[in-house]
Parts: sequence; C-alpha cells; structure tokens
Amino acid sequence: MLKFKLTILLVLLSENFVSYAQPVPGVDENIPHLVTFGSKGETGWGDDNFCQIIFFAVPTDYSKPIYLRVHDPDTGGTMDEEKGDWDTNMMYSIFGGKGACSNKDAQQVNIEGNYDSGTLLTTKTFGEDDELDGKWYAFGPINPSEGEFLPDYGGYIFKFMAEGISGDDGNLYHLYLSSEADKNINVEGAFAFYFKYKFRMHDNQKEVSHIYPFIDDRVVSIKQTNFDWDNDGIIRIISIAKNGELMSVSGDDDWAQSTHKITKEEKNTSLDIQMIKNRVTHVKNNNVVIYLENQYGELLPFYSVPIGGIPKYKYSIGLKPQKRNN
Ligand SMILES: [Ca+2]
Ligand SMILES: [Ca+2]
Ligand SMILES: [Ca+2]
Repeated sequence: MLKFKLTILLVLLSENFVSYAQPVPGVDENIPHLVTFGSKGETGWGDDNFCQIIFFAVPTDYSKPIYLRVHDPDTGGTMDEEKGDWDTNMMYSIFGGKGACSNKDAQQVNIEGNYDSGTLLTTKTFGEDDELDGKWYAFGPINPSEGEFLPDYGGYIFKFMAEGISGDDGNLYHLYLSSEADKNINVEGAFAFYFKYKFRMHDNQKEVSHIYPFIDDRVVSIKQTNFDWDNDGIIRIISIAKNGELMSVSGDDDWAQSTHKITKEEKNTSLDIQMIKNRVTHVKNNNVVIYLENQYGELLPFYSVPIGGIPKYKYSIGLKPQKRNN
C-alpha cells in the first residue's frame, strides 16, 4: 500500500530533513505522550483496543547497532493514569524480518490476524516499577539488517508494539530510536511512521498538536476517523490547497468520521492536520485515537517528520481563499 517512491525518499533526505525524526511523538507533532491502556481498560478513557504499533525505518547504508529507547516504560508513578490500584502490565515487543511491516494485518485498524507478524527480536513486560519511573529503558542492541528489507518504505523496517496485557490503567510513554543505549543520539536518516495513533493531548489550551500524513499519487480522497476526542476543540487540515478545512470531532467514548477530497496539487505532499484544543471548556488528561484511510480503505501513514516539510497553504492554488478558523 505504501508505495512511496525514490523521489520522495530523496526529498526526505534533502534539506527539509532535519534530525528530528528519532523521537516519537516527533518534534513537529507537539504531542506530549503516547498512550496505551491495560487490556481491562475502559474505552471511554481513550484507547479503543489497548495496543499501539509504531514502525521505524533505518537507511540501508546504516550498519551500526541501534537501540529503541522507551521513556517511562512502567505503568505507575507520576506520568501515568491510575484507575483503582496500579495493576497494568505492558508488553513491549520489537519485530523485524520478513512480514514485520509488509504483512497487511500489521497495517490495519484492528488488532486481528497476524498483526504481530515478522520475527520477534526482543520483548519485555513492565508493571509498576519505581526504578524505571520517569526513566529510559533501552531495547537492543539490534543489528539494522534484522529489520524487514523494504527500500520503498525507507530501508530496514522494525515494528515496535506496546500491548496492554492486564489491568485497566493508562500507560504514558514516548520513544527514541538511538545509536546508543544510555542516551538519545540520532540514527542518521532514520524515521518513524504509523498508521493509527493513540496519544495524550496537551492540558494547556494554547497548544496545537499535529500529524503529518503523506498523500501519495493514488489518493483521491481521505476518510479520517477519531475516537474519544471529548469535543476538545477542532481538527483542521492545512495543505498546499486547504486553508483550515474542518474535520469531524468525536465526543466521549465515541467515534467521528469525515471525508475530504484531495486535489492534484496535494498529491505527493504531506498534510498538516492540526489539533487545536477547546479554548472554552478545559479538557484535561485527554487521550485520543486517530487514523486516516484512502478511497480504497487502506490506512495512510503519518510520519515523525513531515515528508517534504510542513505544508503551507498557497492562495494561488486554493479554489478560493477561506478564513482560518481560529
Ligand atoms: Ca488499575
Ligand atoms: Ca509509563
Ligand atoms: Ca479522550
């Protein structure tokens, strides 16, 4: 599905490509934390199926060992979201080898079939752990060539999975692909992508978060779906041809969908999907889920750095100037 071409990779590696691709959430996304709940969690707390999948691409010419570092891997302490007692176990796994990413079940909304495809390289389960609270844990060293070799996706691909296997609490965490075990050092040219994203919104009403899906030349329309947004403000599209087109926003424990046409100028560019918090009602601790599909029902990838840079609206391309909505 993700047939992104050599030209796009070249764009990625051009001056637009800054070395901010290694943390997830990405620097340009301005998202505070990833979220995964325990398997007995209530969906109304903001996670529909208690599993998160993030892919990492390592360039084929990179040969040194890599480490996948997880910040605050435990579920307990100050960062996480407690329900009753802390009783959540979170299993982290990293897959490489054939099928890790290319298996269609790994690129679906639902955790069904062979979503855990590929070769399991390493796994570890954490509960409440004072020693790791607020600290980094490094998976690795991993040899880059252990990833699935998919040059169209950016090189050797690894699948990181966080799965809540017990309990009902919310695990907040973030990730960094590093060339060293004990600190965050960029793996040059590497980046992350994901097809469904579950995260915590900022509490500060002035913050704006972003995701950057890439629109390949097959896409004529996108359908966005979000879950448990708690009516927390607006979601809008900024692109070369859209100046704040609004997307539907869901309520509590609820889904919303909207469909948006893609113009020819938007092909082979990124969209800047902006998530602007509710400035009237103060929504706190808001965990949300979002994904996009093309007209064939295939999920579209979001990238930790916007491919081709952050898009800017061009008045000469938009059909007619629209007022921004903030
Ligand atoms: Ca609990
Ligand atoms: Ca945590
Ligand atoms: Ca929510």
